Amino acid sequence: MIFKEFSATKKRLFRVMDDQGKIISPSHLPEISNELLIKAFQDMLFARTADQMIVSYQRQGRIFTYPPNLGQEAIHSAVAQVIKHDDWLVPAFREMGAWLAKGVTLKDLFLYFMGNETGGSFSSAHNMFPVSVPIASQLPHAAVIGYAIKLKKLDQVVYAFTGDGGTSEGDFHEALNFAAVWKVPVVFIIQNNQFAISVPLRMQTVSDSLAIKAQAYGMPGLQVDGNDFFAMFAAIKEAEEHTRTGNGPVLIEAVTYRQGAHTTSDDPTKYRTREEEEAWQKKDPVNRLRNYLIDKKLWEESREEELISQFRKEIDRIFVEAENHPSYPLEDVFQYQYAEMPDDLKRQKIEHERFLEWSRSRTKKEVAR
Ligand SMILES: Cc1ncc(C[n+]2csc(CCOP(=O)(O)OP(=O)(O)O)c2C)c(N)n1
Repeated sequence: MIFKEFSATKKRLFRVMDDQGKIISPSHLPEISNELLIKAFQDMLFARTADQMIVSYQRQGRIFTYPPNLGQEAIHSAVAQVIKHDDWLVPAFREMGAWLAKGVTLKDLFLYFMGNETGGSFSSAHNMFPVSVPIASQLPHAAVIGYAIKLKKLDQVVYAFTGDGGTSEGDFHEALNFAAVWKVPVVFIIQNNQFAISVPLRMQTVSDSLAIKAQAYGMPGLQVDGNDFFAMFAAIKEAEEHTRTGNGPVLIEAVTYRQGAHTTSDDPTKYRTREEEEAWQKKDPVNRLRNYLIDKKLWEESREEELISQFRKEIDRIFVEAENHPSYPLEDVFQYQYAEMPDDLKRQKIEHERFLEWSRSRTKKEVAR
């Protein structure tokens, strides 16, 4: 009964372990087998390794803009361990661990961030929406999928993601309102990573929390330490049970920190301090769970190096595969919007062809140098 005990109206943050990974609330420690716990940790390690490699591929000019996940992995892994095959995932764009759990292949993920249309459909993922770049626009869809599930009497739950910035969009409020009015099975998850690009949370809202907004719509709201795997897992599990059994939607605010840049095009040193970053690094979700596992003799740090080097080889192999995937024809970008291409689109197409020519000649010059 975490949602009652820690209801957002009580202004209490739900935590199970401290910043070092020591259990501070044994009565809230969720039931989870050692096997699943180790898997959850390995999922976090894998996602972190892939994430860091993608940032470095971007720096090498081998992939386009990418939004790093560093520091937010416990949230994704908690959802990954609970979400079922038939459940729906409605992503924002910064929850890679949840995408992988839903069956997105790394190759498709790489293709997506390479701007290759083949990747964007995530065809191997069952019941997952595409990535949503227009902030919060995915949330009304999540509510309506919930409506369809209820109408068809299906045994499914929708997990819908947004960031703290997304909570300032009308779509967020419309989605929560009607999900509650219709009493549909949606778990709304806000990843409060403290910033929307350079805009800090204090400029986003003066509410006591983001979770408390649930109160206005008549659904349970919970503020959770999003860097505490156990707290996240317990919260997602209870939310899932609540909503799957016909009690309507819930809102979880996962308090975390984006340790990396907003995207690879951003420079966070312009708007936040080194001290703040260091304070949050001490609450790192991977370190906390690792400390716990080592303390319980469920993990040895010596195993990690070998495992990560295996991950790296595998990730790199798939990345090269994606690099060698045939590119889509240029026309595809322009082709499908209208039956007949209007003049402004024709002009854009010519412009783009010129750009490609320019960038090809530039690459040739660089190679020649
Ligand atoms: C409707 C809309 N407005 C503005 C943008 C530009 N934009 C891209 S990401 C972003 C910030 C999103 O912040 P948040 O929801 O907190 O998610 P985070 O990036 O922190 O994960 C903005 C404003 C956009 N993509 N869509």
